[in-house]
Amino acid sequence: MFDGLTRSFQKTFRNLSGRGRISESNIREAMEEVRTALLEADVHHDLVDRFCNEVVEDAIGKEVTRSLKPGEEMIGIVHERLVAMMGEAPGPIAMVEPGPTVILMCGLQGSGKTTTCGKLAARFKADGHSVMLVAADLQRPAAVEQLRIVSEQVASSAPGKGRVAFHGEPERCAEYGQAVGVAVEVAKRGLAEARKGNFEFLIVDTAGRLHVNDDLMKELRAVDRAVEAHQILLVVDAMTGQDALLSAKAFHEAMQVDGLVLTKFDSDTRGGAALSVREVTGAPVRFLGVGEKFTALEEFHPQRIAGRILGMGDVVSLVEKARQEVSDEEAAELMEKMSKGRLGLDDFLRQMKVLRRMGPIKSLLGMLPGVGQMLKDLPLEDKQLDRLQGIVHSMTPAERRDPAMLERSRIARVAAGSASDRAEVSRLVKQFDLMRKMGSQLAGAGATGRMAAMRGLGAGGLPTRGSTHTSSPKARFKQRKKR
Ligand SMILES: Nc1nc2c(ncn2[C@@H]2O[C@H](COP(=O)(O)OP(=O)(O)OP(=O)(O)O)[C@@H](O)[C@H]2O)c(=O)[nH]1
Ligand SMILES: [Mg+2]
Repeated sequence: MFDGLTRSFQKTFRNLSGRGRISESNIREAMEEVRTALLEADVHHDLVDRFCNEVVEDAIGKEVTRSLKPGEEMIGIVHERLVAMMGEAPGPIAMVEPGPTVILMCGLQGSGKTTTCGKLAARFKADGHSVMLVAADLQRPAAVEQLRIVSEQVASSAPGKGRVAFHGEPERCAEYGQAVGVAVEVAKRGLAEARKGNFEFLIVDTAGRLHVNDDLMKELRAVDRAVEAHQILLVVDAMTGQDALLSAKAFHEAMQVDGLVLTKFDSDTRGGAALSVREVTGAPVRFLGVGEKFTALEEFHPQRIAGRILGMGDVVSLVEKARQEVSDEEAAELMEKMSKGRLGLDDFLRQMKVLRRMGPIKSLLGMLPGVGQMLKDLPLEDKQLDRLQGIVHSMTPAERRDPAMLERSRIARVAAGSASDRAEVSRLVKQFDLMRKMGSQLAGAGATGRMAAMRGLGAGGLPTRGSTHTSSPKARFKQRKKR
């Protein structure tokens, strides 16, 4: 994500920083590079022009040329403008009383509607809410079956206490295209079931088409009228570029959607869609789909995305991602140990396993300021983890707690005991040391503190809206525990 953009922004700022004082033409020159990078990232050219002009105007208005740290000043300005381009985050989905809160999913074929239904259900389940999914996509029996499987998987294997149920009528698919309103009837019955079972959420999956057309819009509007959706979410494939954004715009004009879900963000190396979708479609982005698993759904926070693009890292998203893999108790224990510098090798091993489960490590690298590079060398392959475990198991409990006590003879003993060589044991101790440093950065909010020092970013680029956000991951964590 944003690889090219991040590289060129960093180069630009480095050049500006290297100069001491800069001139207006330096700024214009720098923005030419940024301009090229944005166009390469597939951001719409009108938007690119506006963005670059506004940044230059801001820079002149704020007299960046007189600043002693023009590079840093420029980062602040660009950050602000990037956030403005992406628009405000719409905040969490409001629940209605009495339930169910009805969410209608719509979007082009293959955009990720059904997958996103499952991800939303998993999210609600994790928060302890009950969810019913209804298959109002009757184009193919396989589509109904797909949602049924998704529902069952979320019900049986996603963490959390909420109930997850499914309503589908695959036998009605034969009528689709002949009788008008099959989808409407199924959706209505789903709603009735959800009411009867006191479900807090009803998620309605619908059919997609290759293009926006009248039939589809008619059907979607009829389903909407029948279930009186509280939220219409439009699912958009981030990889499909500007054309997809234009059809999303047409969709929004016909349906007045409440929010967008930008899927396949994990595979969108250019990132242009995330930057321009708000401006092009006029609808706010609410979620990002970042993979195929249930947990691969992130709330959209422009501040954080801008931070990632500018290479400032995104500790908050990383911590949130970790939270989906680690229980609250485990996380509390870890935070406590981190902040007191009492992290041991057993914790290290556990963390490596969590990191491994957390998926493509590359997507995480960019989120950690400074330590991203260090992380690259961590042992995250299954085989490496097994060896690591062997080594740790050959240590005494005291050694695991305090690996610093591992001098030559102890290292030799551990190496012999785990059938590894001394270099391997030493490397593990070194990597652990890095991990400990990384830990104290996270726990001590060193990273967010450093980011906060940058002008205009608030507390480390954290969003100021939303009730659960405070200044450091640790503080936020405590707050979460209280809830
Ligand atoms: N990498 C990645 N793949 C995704 C994401 N979201 C969905 N997919 C994949 O995209 C493909 C299509 O997803 P579906 O959920 O079936 O799409 P749909 O919109 O329901 O498709 P139709 O019902 O045919 O219109 C599947 O292979 C999903 O696994 C995502 O965020 N990241
Ligand atoms: Mg589908």
